[in-house]
Amino acid sequence: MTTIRTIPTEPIDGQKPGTSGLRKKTVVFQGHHYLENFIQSTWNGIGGVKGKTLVLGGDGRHFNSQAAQVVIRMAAAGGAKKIIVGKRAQLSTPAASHLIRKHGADGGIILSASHNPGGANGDFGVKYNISNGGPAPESVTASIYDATKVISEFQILEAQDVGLRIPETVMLGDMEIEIVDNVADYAALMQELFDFDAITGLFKSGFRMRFDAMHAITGPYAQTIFEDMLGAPPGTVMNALPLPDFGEGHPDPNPTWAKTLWDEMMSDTGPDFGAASDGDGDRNMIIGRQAYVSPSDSLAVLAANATLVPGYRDGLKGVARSMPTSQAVDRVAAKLGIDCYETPTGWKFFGNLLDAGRATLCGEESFGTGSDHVREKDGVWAVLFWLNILAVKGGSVADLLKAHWAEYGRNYYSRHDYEGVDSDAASALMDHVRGQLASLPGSTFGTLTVETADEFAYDDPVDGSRSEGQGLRIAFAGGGRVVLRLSGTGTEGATLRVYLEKVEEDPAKFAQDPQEALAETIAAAEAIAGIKARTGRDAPDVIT
Ligand code: VG1
Ligand code: CO
Repeated sequence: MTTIRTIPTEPIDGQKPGTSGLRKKTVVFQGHHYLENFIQSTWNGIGGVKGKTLVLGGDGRHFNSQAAQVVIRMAAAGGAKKIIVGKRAQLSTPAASHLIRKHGADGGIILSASHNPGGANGDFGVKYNISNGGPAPESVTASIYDATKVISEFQILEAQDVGLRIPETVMLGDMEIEIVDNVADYAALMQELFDFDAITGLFKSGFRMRFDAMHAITGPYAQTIFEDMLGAPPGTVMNALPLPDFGEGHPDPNPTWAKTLWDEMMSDTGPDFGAASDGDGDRNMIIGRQAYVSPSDSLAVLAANATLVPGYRDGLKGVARSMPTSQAVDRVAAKLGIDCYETPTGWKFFGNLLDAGRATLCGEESFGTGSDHVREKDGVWAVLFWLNILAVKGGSVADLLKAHWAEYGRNYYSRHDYEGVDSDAASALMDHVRGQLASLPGSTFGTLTVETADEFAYDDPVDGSRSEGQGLRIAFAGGGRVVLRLSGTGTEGATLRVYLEKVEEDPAKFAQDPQEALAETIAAAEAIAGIKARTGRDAPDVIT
């Protein structure tokens, strides 16, 4: 016997979803009925779950298992027909996206705070994805948020926890629960897209790779695909075991948080290829031996070489990048004669373009690349894409980059993050820059001349929706830029992101260190925004 309990509750402040779902301190989600409140608001915001099929998984962080049991009981109480759950309630974000699409599910819940640290003192998050497999668009997150403001009760089934350790189908009340292998369907999709024989050959030839799973969700995916299926030697995947606190690390694949991998790759005896992924498996960092690939360049290289990969043999319909991402891919698109879209930050803005067949590849400067194979960015996919290109072309990552820049020019790029800044000070800084936008064109900073300055707003070409306030951008003559944005994924104070870009056409200067190449651009950002004085910081916390 199962009983549905209806429990009175009250609206809780601060359930406004950010760039990527709702992200809070774990203790906040564990607070009295907080999670229940948000899940019920999600059901209410999407018109209920009666008769619907949902997918559920998470990145394995602290509170993942308990939260999954709550979602399952609340889906059953809401009358859902079926819930497809990854074993142990774990799924990478791209694997969850694939399962939603494969099963024609109505949507899914992904329990993750992505690259934010986990553990009892870390962060937790809940993302709702829609039936195309992608993150809910702003219209949906807005109605979920509206629902949080008027909620008065939630419904939950009174039942024991469901065992989620064995793939099987069980019933909870009238709801079917299908527990599925975490990796199998995803690995099969990768096999359809990439030339596994060519990549196996690459590893057989002695090519050495290091993949840092950062004790997060990609460990099992990477071990199955790279080691078991493609024959990379055991040990290729490091930090492969998912841990609730990610081994006390930040599961953020960048030079700061994946420092061990970084140091190994920067040695002249390091492996041929290094890669890392984040908490929920949607991000990727690519490094060759002594050759870091900026995520913006990675997108451009994948676009330029896509037809070498079976899944993209017929060419790209178009490409899309988030506004702060460098314009390196724009140059490739121009040469290929395909459209290049510029969207606000966050993967949800790519969904319509992918659904409409206007873009095949998408990317963000924040270590995100993906394609129309799912509706999320995809870390392991990006690594396979690089391996496939290297297997076909031969040569090193450094060679490939050099040849790319020689053909297209180099877009020097860096992002400077100031974390945990006082929220008022951060807003004041943005207002200060906003106030100058109209008068900036024509001003000079060293040899840089401002051409245009505006606040980015996006009109979705597919559904006509408009998204405003998506970052302040200052463009210089010759293609360089300074972009300023406040993060929508942080959980402490404000995070200021300063995005810096400079175009270099002279091959003699391609080897310059990006921070040196961007010195004048960095100085211009400081002159315009007064970052040091306003944040009280001498230097950024993280440079990527
Ligand atoms: C950051 C990145 C953004 C990315 C988002 C979610 O957002 O800048 O590009 O889409 O994280 O990534 P923000 O608002 O903090 O700049 V993840 O890996 O959380 O799904
Ligand atoms: Co992520």
